[in-house]
Amino acid sequence: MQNTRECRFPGNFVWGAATAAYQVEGAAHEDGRGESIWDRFSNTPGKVRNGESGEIACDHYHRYREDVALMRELGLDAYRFSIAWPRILPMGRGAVNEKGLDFYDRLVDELLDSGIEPFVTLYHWDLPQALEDEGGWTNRATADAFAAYTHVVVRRLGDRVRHWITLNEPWVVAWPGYALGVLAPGRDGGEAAALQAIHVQLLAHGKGMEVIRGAAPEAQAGITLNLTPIYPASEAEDDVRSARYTDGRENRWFLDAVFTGHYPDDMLELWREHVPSIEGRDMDTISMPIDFLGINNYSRGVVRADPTGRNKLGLDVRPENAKFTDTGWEVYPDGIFDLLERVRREYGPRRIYITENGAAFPDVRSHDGQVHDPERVQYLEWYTDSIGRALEGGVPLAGYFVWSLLDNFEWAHGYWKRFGITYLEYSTLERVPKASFQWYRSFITRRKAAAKETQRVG
Ligand code: IFM
Repeated sequence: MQNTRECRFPGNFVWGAATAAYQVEGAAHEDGRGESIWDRFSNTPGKVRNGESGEIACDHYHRYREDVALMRELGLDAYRFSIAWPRILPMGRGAVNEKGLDFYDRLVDELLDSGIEPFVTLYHWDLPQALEDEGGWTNRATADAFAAYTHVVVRRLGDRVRHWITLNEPWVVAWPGYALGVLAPGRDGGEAAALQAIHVQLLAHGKGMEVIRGAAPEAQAGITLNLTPIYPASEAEDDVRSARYTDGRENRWFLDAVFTGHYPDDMLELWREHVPSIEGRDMDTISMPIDFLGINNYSRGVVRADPTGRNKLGLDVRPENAKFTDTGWEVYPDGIFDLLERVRREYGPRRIYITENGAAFPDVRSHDGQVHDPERVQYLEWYTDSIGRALEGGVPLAGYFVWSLLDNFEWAHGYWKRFGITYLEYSTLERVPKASFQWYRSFITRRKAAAKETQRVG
């Protein structure tokens, strides 16, 4: 007998794993690839831990067949990867580099031959440096360049790729990248730069959607947002107010724009001196209907009011007696449940994919050569249980992608933080499936068997 927990996920639920181009591909100078902002940033002394970069990364560019074999072993339904814009258009626009397209052609075919559905992200942070030199995401012209790039890619892969994600986590690009300067492109323009970078990215998303609709009308398309549920540290009015503002910065600014075509009034008021330049039909473009919302979620935020009153967004609180991962993020599986419920209730997306979820832990290879990562297994068990509950509660959840298939280049942390369910021996590039890989494999097998059984008896 299957227990009901095994039956939560329907047979067509998509189980996947995710990566991103700059984090895994390597081959940074091969086959005509242009420079990206991450090449420039990584090569700037002091920006990335130990001066590391994505120059070689996991060498997925050459070893993609081996990686697809790992996916087959896992029994994945889908693989989410991103396309490196500078491989396709080395200068960001203009001349197309056919060899770059050829790589993704081969990858897509290898996946399809293995029965694995490609979920393609068009932009996962590796902007061509040539576009950054013209203002990057603060320049509206970048949104048009993105639309033209989307057209080139969809024309080539659209006969086989049925799921497109325009952007990954515009929040991260904007705040750490343009406001604080701690991620590429390393600009520290504060709120004004961040809000402008968000607006241009969302415009690019809308324009990209239009292109996909035209070039691949049968395809499903959407955007991936990193969403973090925010809780007040207490029920005190000022803590609740601060949490609401933080929620505005983390979540509502994006969700309201994409689903309602308006930035939230309270945030517009709070940021009145920094609001981006919104022109003509921008908000209609940004809010054109999407087929699905991609959500990346890892943790939650807890906020208390700033006693000086200067920072309306409040101060982060580190909850006591909580568990934390190696990136210092709290393990809080109820958060993803609350988040999914809230997004369903307030925004009513047609469909949701969890496009990233996972955890970094300081994994090591033990004497037996294996990697035992019980904390990651526990994390994944808890989080998949929470999304199962959300699904049962009526959230239109269609799939889940673990972050990540492989340990990889974790941006400013370099190779220090390991998120993979497969361990990377960076000195040899050997792939070593961790215990969490085996756990995910048997989890998927069990879920599929349970779904079949439910179908048979139902
Ligand atoms: O590695 C990143 C990924 O590129 C975007 N989402 C969060 C992951 C972990 O930090």
